[in-house]
Amino acid sequence: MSDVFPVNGMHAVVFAVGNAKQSAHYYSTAFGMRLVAYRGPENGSRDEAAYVLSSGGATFEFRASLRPGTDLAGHVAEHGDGVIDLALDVPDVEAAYRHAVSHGARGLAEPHVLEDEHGKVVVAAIATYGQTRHTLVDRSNYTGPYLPGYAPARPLVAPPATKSGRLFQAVDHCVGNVELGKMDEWVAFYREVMGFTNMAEFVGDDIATEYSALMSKVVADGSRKVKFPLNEPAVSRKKSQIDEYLEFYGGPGVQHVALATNDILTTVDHMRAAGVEFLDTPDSYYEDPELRARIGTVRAPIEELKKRKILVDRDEDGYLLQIFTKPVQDRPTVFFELIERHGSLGFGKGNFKALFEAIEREQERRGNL
Ligand code: TYF
Ligand code: FE
Repeated sequence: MSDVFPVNGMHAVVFAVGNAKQSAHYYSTAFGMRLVAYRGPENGSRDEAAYVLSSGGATFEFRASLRPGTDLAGHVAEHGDGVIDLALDVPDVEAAYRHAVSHGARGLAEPHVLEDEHGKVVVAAIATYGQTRHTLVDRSNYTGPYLPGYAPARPLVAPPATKSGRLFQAVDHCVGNVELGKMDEWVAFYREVMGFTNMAEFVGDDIATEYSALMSKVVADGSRKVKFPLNEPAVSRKKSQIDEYLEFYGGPGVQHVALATNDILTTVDHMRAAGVEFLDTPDSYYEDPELRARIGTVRAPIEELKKRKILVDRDEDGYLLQIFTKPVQDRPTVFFELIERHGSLGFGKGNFKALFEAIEREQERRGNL
């Protein structure tokens, strides 16, 4: 079967923030990322500053308005710091854009060429849930650090003292929160507009009413290089964590970005030492005989995982280690996941109960349960 919407991978996760200079600092020191490119008034960007950071194949861009009254300033005023763009690297922007708009996508930017002394980049953009977009990028004829208009920049701090000199190497998946009853519409959007397919993992009605207060399905591109779980709130006894997000973000948007690491123990230690807060996992999780039997032997002693509150899940393909940060801004909106995969292609289904209970404890502390 031919892929109607080929994707090479994530191009970048783009954040709108109030203070990009300080975000660049936080993601350098706490997430071990390298500043690689910059755009601002010094190089002709009069209205905004943007910092581009990378860690292996993962790229984050932080954009801040330099003045009131811009779309970017409006976005931050409305939503707080958040993700505005899950930009995709595609081999053929024109074909991808045409396929998307002819199958119902709202076009935000027609395919056009950006150019500087490092070459040419083709870009276009389509709208997805809330005020989020997918920019489609072909930078196969470009040698600059990011995109035309961005100047190369030097790392702000020394790389983390790990074997690889980084804390993570790729974006594993990006999760969207949508309104009650809209999850299947957005699953259909990714299927029809972008040729994505459903992955097996989902949270259905049964789990939702029992404890999760959310429903979730996962879509991925044909080659499974990008994976987008989609959550909607479920009607349950308690206020859904998805409702809390929708209230404080002011609508649908990106809930979490999962970062793939080869050494989650070291990554967690680094991030904790730099002040990043992670969700707590009760000791009883590690003492549960059912869990111990199911997960079998993993590459680190359970005691080491327990010390760090790292979760374990195993399925028919292998296992994964994962942990979740608390929200990384004042609003209870965007957070991160660290994930170390050993064969498993899942998202930690076996951890949903423990995870959602931990999230609910945080909601309670915030007075939002
Ligand atoms: O991406 C996932 O599906 C997992 C689990 O609100 C998850 O990380 C799902 C929903 C949620 C938090 C985590
Ligand atoms: Fe996740």
